[in-house]
Amino acid sequence: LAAPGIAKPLPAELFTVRGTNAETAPGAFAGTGRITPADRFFVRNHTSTPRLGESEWRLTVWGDGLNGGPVRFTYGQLRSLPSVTRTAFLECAGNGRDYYATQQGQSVTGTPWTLGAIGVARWRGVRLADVLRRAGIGGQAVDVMPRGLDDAYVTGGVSLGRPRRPLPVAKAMDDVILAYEMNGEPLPYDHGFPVRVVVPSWVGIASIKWLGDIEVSATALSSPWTTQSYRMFGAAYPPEGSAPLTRQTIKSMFECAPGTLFAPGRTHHLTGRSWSAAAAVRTVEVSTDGGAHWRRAKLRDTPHRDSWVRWSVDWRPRHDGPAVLLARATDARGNTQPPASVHNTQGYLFDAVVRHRVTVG
Ligand code: MTE
Ligand code: MO
Repeated sequence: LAAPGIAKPLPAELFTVRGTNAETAPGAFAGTGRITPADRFFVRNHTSTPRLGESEWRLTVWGDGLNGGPVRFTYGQLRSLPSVTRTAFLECAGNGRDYYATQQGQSVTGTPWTLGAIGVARWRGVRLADVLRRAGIGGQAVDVMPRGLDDAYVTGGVSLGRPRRPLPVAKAMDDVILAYEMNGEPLPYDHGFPVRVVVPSWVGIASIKWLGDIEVSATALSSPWTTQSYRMFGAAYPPEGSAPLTRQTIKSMFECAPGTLFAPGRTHHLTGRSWSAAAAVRTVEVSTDGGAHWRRAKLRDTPHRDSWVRWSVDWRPRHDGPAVLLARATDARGNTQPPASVHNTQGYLFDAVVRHRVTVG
């Protein structure tokens, strides 16, 4: 297999590229609607993008959680099952990680994402529950672990095997999709062609790309992606870390790039987006003076848990100089963005209000 790193073109105005990872560049969401086009959707690869063919592709479902032996599905068989289409955001657990360092002065390991490791897409595929039922899942099943067909991930000279991560059977049977289309087109190579998992509202690592097999187990499963990473370590957590991460958190972004120049004495239309994994965003408050005063932004979309809500606020800056823009979302369950996030060493689930620096002049 060719190992191109990332298969799609990565124009500098659309992406910030770091090795085999690329985040949507600051400002690059501004031209998009509520759905993120695949050609500007972030890519997070532990290794590199494989280019698999659909005719050779097989999905194997196996393990002692099945009543019977392994069951194989071809691409055609999967496509002939009843399909579902649903909008869901996909976000890396480390989205916003860079602000632990730049805003809170704390050291963290991992890709220094700003806020571009998220996108919202329309996913079409089959319910994982339908596939598991056809494969003969039994009442003894506890955990369900999808695994990718990409290369083994080697870190610090040690191979962790191919990316995989268990889901509790209740989540697997609930709203998880095995997707073969993104925004009405076959999945692009970088996003998991021919078939990927989409686990709505959960950390991106759960949404295994280039799906090859699914272990269904009668006992609890783990993987390095639930033990060594994707849990919280640090002073606020027990020595073995928190429980494995499941749901994403709440965040807001401005659509203008940091450093954008605004003319004084004129009215500017500031736009942004907020999202929360727990419930639909209910209100967004914006401050244009570093947090001294806040006012409600106008929501431009019907709030929905699986998507972001776009919002706007008018701003008429008076004086030349640096300005700090802040946006704070609150969701229907009352979750809101705190002034600071609780530190964890791998910088996951940043949720604090981001200080967005621009210039008036
Ligand atoms: N699946 C496989 N097989 N290999 C990977 O490296 N990365 C995960 C997840 N699925 C990964 C994977 C991570 S950490 C994230 S955030 C999402 O895919 C990113 O999905 P995207 O590249 O389509 O945006
Ligand atoms: Mo991720």
